[in-house]
Amino acid sequence: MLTLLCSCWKTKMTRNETCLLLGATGVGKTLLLKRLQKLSLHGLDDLGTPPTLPTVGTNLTDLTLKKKKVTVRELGGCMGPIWPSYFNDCSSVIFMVDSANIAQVSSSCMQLLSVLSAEPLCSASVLILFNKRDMPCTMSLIEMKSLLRMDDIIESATQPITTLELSARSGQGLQQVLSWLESSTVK
Ligand SMILES: Nc1nc2c(ncn2[C@@H]2O[C@H](COP(=O)(O)OP(=O)(O)OP(=O)(O)O)[C@@H](O)[C@H]2O)c(=O)[nH]1
Ligand SMILES: [Mg+2]
Repeated sequence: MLTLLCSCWKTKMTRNETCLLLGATGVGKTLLLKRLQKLSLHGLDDLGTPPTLPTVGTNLTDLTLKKKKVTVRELGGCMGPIWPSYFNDCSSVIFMVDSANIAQVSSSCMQLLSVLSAEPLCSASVLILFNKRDMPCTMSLIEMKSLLRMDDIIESATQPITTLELSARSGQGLQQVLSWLESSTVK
């Protein structure tokens, strides 16, 4: 009986996961969270773009998925220097890149490398999102991946890494982000 209770408790504890949402200022993290919350609550999302403000500090959003609950913690881009203080106690990481902002690519690449090399995140599941695919001036996925040296990064990382194209504005890729959160493994 006690074993059964312990195992139920353990299952319950592991069902509430925390995912960190990281990326430079203005890449679209807050908009993504707002769209994911609507989509997970109502099954579909209207195509309106809710307004966002730059996140100073952190922004917590609970998502109820089919099999589990996930708390997504966005860390504002302006908080970059103190991101590492949030690296413990999370099971997965979403890292967003603005694929319409070529000037930001190299700094995003440096940030991504430091996230992947952080010891507390060595076994976290990682999703890299190339956002703003709706904009006319975006780089192609091949160009983005080659600028970021994505193949080398994936080969040398200790984490399982998934990449996805997204438009938090048009809704492209939102359902796949939810599916990834549903299936990403607990550390
Ligand atoms: N065209 C387009 N605009 C987007 C998309 N995603 C976000 N934006 C816009 O980009 C701007 C910044 O979005 P935020 O979600 O506030 O960015 P953030 O990453 O949370 O920024 P910080 O909180 O400062 O780190 C807003 O005007 C959004 O509407 C997208 O996929 N396409
Ligand atoms: Mg924000």
